[in-house]
Amino acid sequence: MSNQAFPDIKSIPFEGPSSKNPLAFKHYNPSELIEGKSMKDWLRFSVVYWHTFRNSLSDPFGAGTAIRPWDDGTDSVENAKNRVRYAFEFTQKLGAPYYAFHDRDVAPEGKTLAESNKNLDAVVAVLKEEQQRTGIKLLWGTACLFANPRFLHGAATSPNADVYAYAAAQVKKAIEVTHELGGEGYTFWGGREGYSTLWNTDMKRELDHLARFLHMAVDYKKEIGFKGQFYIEPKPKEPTTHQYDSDTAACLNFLREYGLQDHFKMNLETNHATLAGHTMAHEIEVCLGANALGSIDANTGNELIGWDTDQFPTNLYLTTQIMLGVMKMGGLTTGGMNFDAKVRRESFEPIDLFYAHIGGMDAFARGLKIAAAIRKDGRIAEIVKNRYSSWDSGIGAEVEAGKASFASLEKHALSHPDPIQHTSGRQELIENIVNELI
Ligand code: XUL
Ligand code: CO
Repeated sequence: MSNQAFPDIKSIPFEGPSSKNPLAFKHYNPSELIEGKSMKDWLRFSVVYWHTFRNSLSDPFGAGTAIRPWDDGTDSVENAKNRVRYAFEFTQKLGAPYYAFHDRDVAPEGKTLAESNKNLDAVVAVLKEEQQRTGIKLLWGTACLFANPRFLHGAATSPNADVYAYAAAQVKKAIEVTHELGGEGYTFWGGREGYSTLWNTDMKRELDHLARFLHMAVDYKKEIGFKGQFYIEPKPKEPTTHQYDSDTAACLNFLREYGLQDHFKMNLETNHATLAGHTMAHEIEVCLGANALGSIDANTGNELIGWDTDQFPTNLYLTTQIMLGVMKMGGLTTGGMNFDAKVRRESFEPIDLFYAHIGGMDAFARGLKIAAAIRKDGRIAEIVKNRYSSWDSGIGAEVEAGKASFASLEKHALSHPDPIQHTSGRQELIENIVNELI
């Protein structure tokens, strides 16, 4: 094994739409300005450690297939440290400015919590060196509170208080190392914070415990001076039957109920949105209304399969809608486009990791350009504006200003002709305009 995983690749260049080079970007041109901001800054791409460097590509019916010559296949700290070098080589050659990890992806779990912490520290030292060497930054860190059997009933919602304490200790350590590595955020994905059956579940008590857990995390963040953004990542199910953070609306309600709303934003994932029966665009709109869009786990599901397939995003309608949302808020601040995606089990060669990420990055770059074209064109915005124009003056403006009552509305209704169908929704026209600009 050479000291590089990809000795033949220097870096992935931008070659433009006419290039046929599979190891070049056709659309992602980091320095190109879109509405005055570079593509790099709009997109803030991030590579996930767990899928790209730890996923063996096994599935419930078969063993892992991934060929990763730089990995000796053991769970040793040495192998974990070594793997970091190759992970940063890949990420640097790809040109992604960020990465994200779970504590247990980067370092092996020890026999005790103390040993796990020691292992983590040893690998974090290498992560720090590689961050300094390459300039690649940590988008967010997180703790894996779902893989170890101790979390089979959940972590912050476990019926067992010792497990809850263990989970808190693990999150405490994960926040510390995220802080040490200059992470811009920290994500809470409640992998098993839910239930398999309500017959054995005290839902209210579990939710109270979860809120207390998050309050303690907020307190600890302040105590150590960690300025990164906390995110909640909604997902409705899998592995549990029902996860409490099922969608953005449920998360916002939970955060408000427990007085946590100022401390968390959403990390939205497309495949989670669709599992919840929503589109990603729906989840983004709900976030935008509450100023709660933090970061994006950029992937997609397969509409014919009912679970989280975590595929690389290639659908231009999807990336366009995501970028329209991101542009509406003026860009992500601490968040990024984090490829929480894995290559298919059949795509087992190392080079497939490049093809997958290049495709996702180009799909988002195109989405960004198309979103900018839609905004510049203005026809869709005009249709939407006109659709609501009755609220800009008269009785509509009075309602919006809080100056109307049922009595004044009744007076208005009685003194005007009964309203009929007023304007068309123009859905087909809008879809035609999108297709014209895509
Ligand atoms: C699981 C998932 C996680 C989170 C981080 O569906 O998306 O990988 O992103 O724990
Ligand atoms: Co995710």
